[in-house]
Amino acid sequence: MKIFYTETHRKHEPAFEVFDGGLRVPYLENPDRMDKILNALRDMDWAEIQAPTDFGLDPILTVHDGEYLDFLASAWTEWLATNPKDSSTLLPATFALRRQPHKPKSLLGRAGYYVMDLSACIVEGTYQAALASANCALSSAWTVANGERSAFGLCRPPGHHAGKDYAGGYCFINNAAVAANWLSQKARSQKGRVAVLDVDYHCGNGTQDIFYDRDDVLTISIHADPDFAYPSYMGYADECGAGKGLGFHYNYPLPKETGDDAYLETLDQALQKIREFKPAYLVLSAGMDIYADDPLGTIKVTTDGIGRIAKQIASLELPTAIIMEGGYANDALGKNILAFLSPFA
Ligand code: SP5
Ligand code: ZN
Repeated sequence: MKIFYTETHRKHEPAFEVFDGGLRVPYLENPDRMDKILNALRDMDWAEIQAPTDFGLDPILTVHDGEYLDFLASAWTEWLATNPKDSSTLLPATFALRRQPHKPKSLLGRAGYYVMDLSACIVEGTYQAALASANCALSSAWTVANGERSAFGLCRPPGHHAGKDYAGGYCFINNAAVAANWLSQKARSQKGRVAVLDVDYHCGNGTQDIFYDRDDVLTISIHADPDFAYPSYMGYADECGAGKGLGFHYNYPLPKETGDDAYLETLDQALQKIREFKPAYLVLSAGMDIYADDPLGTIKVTTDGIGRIAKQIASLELPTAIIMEGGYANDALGKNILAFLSPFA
């Protein structure tokens, strides 16, 4: 299996994020995650680790708002130019309420407009790392469009919380959405049908947002119920798409403590929707934070369960671009990724 990876992610290493109650904690979405995964993959004879191709800005700009990308590109230099007391991380402290139409000119005003929480910390290398991450996803999409059964984008930073014009939850560019949109254009003869299945512990709100009114890309997210879990404001079961996209988005919220068997029953329902849709390609947002010992998770899927989940998804027999999302139990990431990728290898 081709695995797309580049060292550029190391340029994005915020020193901290801010948890509930204002607690500064070490950034959970850290470079060590990639080292743990790479160490596990290097021992596998099926893993062909390689650098991504640069696809340029066009495939990103067909998914994200241009002014939002401009913000990401210049935010860091603008931040330093404000001479902040603590320049280590750009984080706003005022957030746009229900997307009011006015976009202020000030940097912190725009940061509050474009950032939805206190875990999408911007540092010097964030934009460069986010672009490289998107290229890993696009290279995976290209690989499956050119006849391979699967490919893995070892993307960092992750992407599924980033919407058309916002960052959040460690995400800046929505890698899976960029890949799915690119594949949809490739699959035009099959009406561009692409399915995105998101198994990260958190709702893929950004992916939901990007494709909500489209019928060419079916999006499905299985996640912890937003009634108690991040991102709180999206991911409920009654959100099913809008306009011609109605019936082309599904959320499967899960209760705390969900174990392997209950997870697999829900997955069955999601896979049935995908079969009915008859996509040409599958994009799989692979978050390992469903794992029982994840510091951000509350659901109790084991490594064996992760393998069973992947086996069920692989049984769709669709060309599949697997895109790395979350997963913060670093010491278990290697074995969990091996369990997840093996059925596709
Ligand atoms: C890609 C991804 O998995 N992003 C997740 C971002 C979640 N950030 C919100 C953190 C909420 C803090 N709550 C801490 C509770 C710890 N027990
Ligand atoms: Zn997550």
